[in-house]
Amino acid sequence: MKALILGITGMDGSYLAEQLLKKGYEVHGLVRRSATWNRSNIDHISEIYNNLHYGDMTDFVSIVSVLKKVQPDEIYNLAAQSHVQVSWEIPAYTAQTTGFGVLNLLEAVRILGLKTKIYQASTSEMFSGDPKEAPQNELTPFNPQSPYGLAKLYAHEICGIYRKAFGMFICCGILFNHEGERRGENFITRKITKGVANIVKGKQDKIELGNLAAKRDWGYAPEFTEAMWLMLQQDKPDDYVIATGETHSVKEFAEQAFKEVNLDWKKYVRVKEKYIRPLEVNLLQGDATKAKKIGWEPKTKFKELVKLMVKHDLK
Ligand code: NAP
Ligand code: G4F
Repeated sequence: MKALILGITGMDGSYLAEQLLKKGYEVHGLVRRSATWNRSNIDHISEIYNNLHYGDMTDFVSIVSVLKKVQPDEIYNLAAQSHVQVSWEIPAYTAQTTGFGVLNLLEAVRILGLKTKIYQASTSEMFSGDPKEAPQNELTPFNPQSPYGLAKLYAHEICGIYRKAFGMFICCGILFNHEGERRGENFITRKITKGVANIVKGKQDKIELGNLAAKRDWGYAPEFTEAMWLMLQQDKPDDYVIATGETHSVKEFAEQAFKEVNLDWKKYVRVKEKYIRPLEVNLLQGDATKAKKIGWEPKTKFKELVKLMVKHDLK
């Protein structure tokens, strides 16, 4: 089996590459040309050195060219401008990459006549986050609160349309927040765990954060990337919520992370206006009952997740 991972240099892409290699796949990846090295998450995976191809989701020609060369059995589209707050600063680029880029991919597969199965990285940011709607499942109405959420909703809907219209095998995973040792350092969990470690090491004296009241359903990324693969192994393509079912506030995350090193979070956390978003998704808590039916279940819960991330950053 041959898989192509778009977004292989990101957190999920790197975990998924390792898992697919273990399953015996030939793994290929799309990488962006960058003046500085953007492959730190995959540098250790020597099996893919010769299978990395330059391209960009906004560049249709590059997508067609890579697909024609690789002819993958499965495509995992994890490529996106994935930061919600940044999407307020570059909304048009986010729409082009995270939204319209997916149309480029679907059209390329369709025009080339490939029978490839496609996984699309949809998100819980497509929901409003209204506490009255929690826990959110596949039937909860979408109502995004950011340029990122809206771009992802376009991608999600166009995948559904192509699946229905052209019979393409496309699965969308509506993944709730998932974190890990390779999480980007400007997402809240890693910002906190890295900050805690830096405080212990004397490299930083405080952590500046935005909305401490927002609640998220945080799981462990390698378990979530397993769910992506599982979806593509089913007889019929479908969409699935992937989540732990638990919700915790940003404040609770900070509190727990400082507890790991016996410090009081209140002494080190400051609220800074610039990190507060124009709109917020207040509460996410996913109901992954449907995914359970295909054999997926979360294992790592909140406290364990915080612990493993703090431990990693303390090294
Ligand atoms: P990430 O670490 O930010 O990785 C994003 C990947 O996309 C990187 O490899 C990045 O390449 C690539 N990329 C960005 N713009 C691109 C473009 N124009 N063309 C080609 N590649 C591009 O994200 P992640 O946390 O692993 O998440 C993976 C996917 O799942 C994303 O689509 C994200 O939106 C979605 N998602 C994530 C979560 C979560 O909690 N992590 C939840 C739901 C959905 P560079 O390294 O060159 O920047
Ligand atoms: O870690 P975050 O930036 O993740 P967010 O916005 O929930 O998005 C992540 O999860 C989505 C799935 O639900 C993905 F689709 C998306 O790609 C990404 O991976 O922020 C989490 C919460 C937010 O409510 C934010 O307002 O933390 C709050 N927050 C408070 N202070 C902060 C900060 N977030 C960041 N990044 N930085 C802060 O200083």
